[in-house]
Amino acid sequence: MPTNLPPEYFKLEKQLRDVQTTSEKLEIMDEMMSVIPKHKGTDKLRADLRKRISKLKTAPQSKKGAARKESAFNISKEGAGQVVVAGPPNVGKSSLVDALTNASPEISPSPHSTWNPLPGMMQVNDIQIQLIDTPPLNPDYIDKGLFDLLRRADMVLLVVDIQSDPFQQLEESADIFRNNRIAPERLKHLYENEPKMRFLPFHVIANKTDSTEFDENIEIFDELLEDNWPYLAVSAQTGRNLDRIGDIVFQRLEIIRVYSKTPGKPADMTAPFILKKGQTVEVFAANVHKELATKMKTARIWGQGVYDGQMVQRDHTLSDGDIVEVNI
Ligand SMILES: Nc1nc2c(ncn2[C@@H]2O[C@H](COP(=O)(O)OP(=O)(O)OP(=O)(O)O)[C@@H](O)[C@H]2O)c(=O)[nH]1
Ligand SMILES: [Mg+2]
Repeated sequence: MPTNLPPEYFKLEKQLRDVQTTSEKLEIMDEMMSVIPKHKGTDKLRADLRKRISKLKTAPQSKKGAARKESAFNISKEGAGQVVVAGPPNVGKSSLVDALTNASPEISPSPHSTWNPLPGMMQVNDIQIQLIDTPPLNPDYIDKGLFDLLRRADMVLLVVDIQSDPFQQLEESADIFRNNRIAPERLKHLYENEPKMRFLPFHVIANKTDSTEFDENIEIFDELLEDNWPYLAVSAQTGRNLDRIGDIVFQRLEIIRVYSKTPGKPADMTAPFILKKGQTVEVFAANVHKELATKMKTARIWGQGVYDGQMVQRDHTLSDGDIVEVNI
C-alpha cells in the first residue's frame, strides 16, 4: 500500500464498509478514485479499484424490479427536449454540460471521472432544453442504462476531442451505438435490414479547439466526415462557439415555439408551447386544452408568412414564433 494516500482516502474506505446499497458503494468508490494521487506508485491501487467498481456494476442485482426503478439513467424529461451528451472518455462532456447548463458535474483531467448521468437545463432564447452529462463510452464497460436513456432521448451530442484522433473516437463511438441498436437518423439508409434500431438526430461536437493551432485538425476531421456527420468545433475551455450550441440543438430537434393569445387580451409571450415542426393549429389547440381543439371554429394568427391577425383554419401549419388565438 503506498504511503502517500491522503487521509480522506482512509475515511472513505471506512465509510465503504458501512454502506449497504450498490449506488452508495459506487459513489464512495468513485470518490476514493478521485482522491488517490495519480502517479506510478498508485497505478495498481487505481487499477484494482477500477476493477472493483466494474465488478460491482456488472454484478446481478438481487431485486431486479427495484434496481431497475432506481437506475440513475431513468431521468424524466424536462423542458423542450432531452439531449444526451455522450462520447469517449476525457473529451470534455462534463465541461460542456457545466458551461452550458445550471448543472455542475465533476470535471477532471483523468479519464472516467463521470460515473452517473447528470441532467442540467440549457437556456435557448426563451425556452429551456435538458442536457444530460453521461459516463464515457468505454469499450470495456458501459452501464446498459445509458442505452435505455439514449433510446428515450430526443437527440445526441456526440463529443470528441479534436486534439486526439477525433475521427477514430467518432468511429469507435458509432460502433458502440450501433452494437446497442442506436444510430444517427441521417444514416438511416445504411441500417435498412437491421431491426429494432432507434434513430436519433446526432450532432458532433469537436471540443478542445482552443486556438487556431487546431485549424488543420478541423480541416482533416471535416474531410473525413464527408458530410455524414454534422459537427461544430468548440472549446469548453475558451468558450469558442459555445453560444452556437443552443441554436443548433433547437434546429436539430425540429421544434417550434408557439405563443398563445386569449381573445381580447395580449399574447402570453412568457411561456411558449413547444410543437414539432409541421404541426398545425389543431395540434396547438389540443396542447392548450383538449376541448379547445374540438370546439375551435377558426383561429387568428400573427407571425411568419401571414398578415397580422390573419384568419386560418385548423389545418394551417404553424411556424416558429407564431402567436395563435383560437376562436370557438
Ligand atoms: N484544452 C482543453 N481542455 C479541455 C476542454 N474541455 C475540457 N477540457 C479538459 O479535459 C479534461 C476532461 O474534461 P471532462 O469534462 O471531465 O471530460 P469528460 O468527457 O466528462 O470525461 P469523463 O467523464 O472522464 O469521460 C479536463 O481536464 C478538462 O479541463 C477544452 O475545450 N480544451
Ligand atoms: Mg465527465
